[in-house]
Amino acid sequence: STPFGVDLGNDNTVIACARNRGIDIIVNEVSNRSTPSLIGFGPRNRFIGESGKNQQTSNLKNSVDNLKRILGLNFNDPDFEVEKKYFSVPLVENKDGGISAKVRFLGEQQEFTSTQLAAMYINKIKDITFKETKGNITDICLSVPTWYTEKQRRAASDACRIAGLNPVRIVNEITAAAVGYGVFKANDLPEDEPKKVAFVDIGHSSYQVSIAAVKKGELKILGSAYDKHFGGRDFDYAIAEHFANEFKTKYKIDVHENPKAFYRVLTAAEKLKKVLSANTQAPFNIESLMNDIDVSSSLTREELEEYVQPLLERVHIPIETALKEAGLKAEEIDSIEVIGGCTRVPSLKAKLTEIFGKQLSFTLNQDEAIARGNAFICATHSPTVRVRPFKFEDFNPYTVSYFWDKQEEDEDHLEVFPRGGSFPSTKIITLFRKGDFDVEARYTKKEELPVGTEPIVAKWQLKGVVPSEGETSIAAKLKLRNDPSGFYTIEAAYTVEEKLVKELVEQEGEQDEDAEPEYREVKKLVKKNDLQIVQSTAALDEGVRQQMIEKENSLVMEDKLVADTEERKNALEEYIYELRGKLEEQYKDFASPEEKEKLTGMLAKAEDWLYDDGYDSTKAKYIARYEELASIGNIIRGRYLAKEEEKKQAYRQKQEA
Ligand code: ATP
Ligand code: K
Ligand code: MG
Repeated sequence: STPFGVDLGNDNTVIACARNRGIDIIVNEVSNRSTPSLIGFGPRNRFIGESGKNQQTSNLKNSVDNLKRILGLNFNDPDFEVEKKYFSVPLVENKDGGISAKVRFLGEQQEFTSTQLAAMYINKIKDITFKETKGNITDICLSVPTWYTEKQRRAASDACRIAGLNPVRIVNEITAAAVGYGVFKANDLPEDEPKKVAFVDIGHSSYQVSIAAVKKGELKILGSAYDKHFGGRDFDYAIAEHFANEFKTKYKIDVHENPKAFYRVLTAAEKLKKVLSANTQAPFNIESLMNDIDVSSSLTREELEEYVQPLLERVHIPIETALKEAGLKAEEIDSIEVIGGCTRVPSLKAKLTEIFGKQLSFTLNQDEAIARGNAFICATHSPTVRVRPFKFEDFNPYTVSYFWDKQEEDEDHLEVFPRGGSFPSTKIITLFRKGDFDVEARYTKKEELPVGTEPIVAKWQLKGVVPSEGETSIAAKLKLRNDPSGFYTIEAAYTVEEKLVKELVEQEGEQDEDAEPEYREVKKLVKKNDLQIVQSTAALDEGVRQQMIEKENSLVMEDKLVADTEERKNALEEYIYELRGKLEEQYKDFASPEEKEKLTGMLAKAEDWLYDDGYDSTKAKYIARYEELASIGNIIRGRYLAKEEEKKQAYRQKQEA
């Protein structure tokens, strides 16, 4: 499978593949290097990516964006209160306490979970990649924000599986970019004393920063922080609110009363924001915004800066947190690598420069760095593709402890994977047990977590504990792991007992070859038996996932049927015009008057049908109509081609003679 890396952005998604001994960005069906991250639901089919964006304004209630913000989030999570305002589709609580979108689709109300929605989108991304590479795509490296919890990472992984992909690794976005930097800028990196690099990503919805130590072939993240609600969309909202207020007095309209009008203001605000990155002033015009009123205004860069002041005042916080964790001062940072679309805003750039007291560096492609890093990481996991080795570990954002019921131990839990540690990472612990037992992994530092995060990470039942004869308990060894995707697992569990074992006694000095080997008996801990591990995580149950896979596959088939039908209809329409034209031109001398009359009649009938009963017909009927016309059209075309061939032959013979 071609190594496949996806940067699922809140605004747009970038795809990269490792091929031709490099990393390529994969363009979508309209040759764009990024694809809008949204899904529209229609009466007959879904509109995903570009087509979703095209119909968004006219289908706001059935358009779902901000996909990564609700993925794996609970409906009653305090964060959802903040998120809600960004959605135009109604969102409801589903039976698992998660978030579902309620849409009108295929003529009825339907609900889809946030995981299904992400899966639909990823499936479209897979489809784009398939068409573009003609390669087999199964393995994927998908990046997620550093602040994603286990539950959200599991949901991301489930979404990949529902889309028919194998998530080989879930990577922190900024780590992916940093790995890309380490790999593609290898020639500029020191061999010994690592370079201290700050990676800053400000995208559409969130802001992340990591401080890394990078040297040739190796990378370590020293500190990391984020502002979960800081990105381009907040700038757009600030601008939109400004105009909403202005229009209240200037035009006596309240765009908040009309979702479509507000959305149009928001879209225009985003455009304006981009223009103001290059110009100091820009116009703001929307025709017939509300009540037939055309609105017209403008904004200067200074004004924008004023409206986003509350945001700009927060920029320094994550940087200071990350630096502190890394144990570094701003002046010790060698390079500040900036990515993400929002960092094109001049006032934000100025702020970052001021905080670090140093020029920013744009060595990475700010839109594509994460996707490229993902594709590289995917390639490192591939058994067939060979890449330069690069050593890196991901950054653990939240401290995790394992808990058990206390028996012979002094403690009932142990902090195993602290924040700031690296993963993958493994630790073996020993517990003294009388019988079967349960273990739980929990987040234990509330202050590190997004407000309202559930502490529970995963649970396990360990079965098959039998103390040795004459003993009341036995030592159980648990191999705890934070795997490459950041998932918490118990990789192995077994009991051990002390046994007398024979050990060869090493002889000193010269040996007589024929001498009998000597043994002694020693007490040793040996494995007694493996324990059965029954794991329950935030991942979907196999059965539920299977149902979702089937559902997604059937939706893909329906979408495809709608697209094929449309294609057949267009083919028929084109053929009618083409044949009619040719009958008057090239084919004129090759059809008898009766044939012409008959065919002309048939063409007229087919055309009438297309605009009447056939306007909304089936694929089979479009094909049948086409073939009916072609059965006569092809006879005439055959005669014409035969004559053309004859002419060619005659010409050649003349040349040869
Ligand atoms: P996230 O990282 O939050 O998931 P994302 O990866 O989709 O989101 P990016 O692609 O990094 O986000 O950035 C998109 C944001 O950058 C949008 O808000 C967009 O308006 C903004 N943006 C793009 N170009 C410019 C520009 N020239 N000036 C200002 N903002 C811009
Ligand atoms: K992006
Ligand atoms: Mg991004």
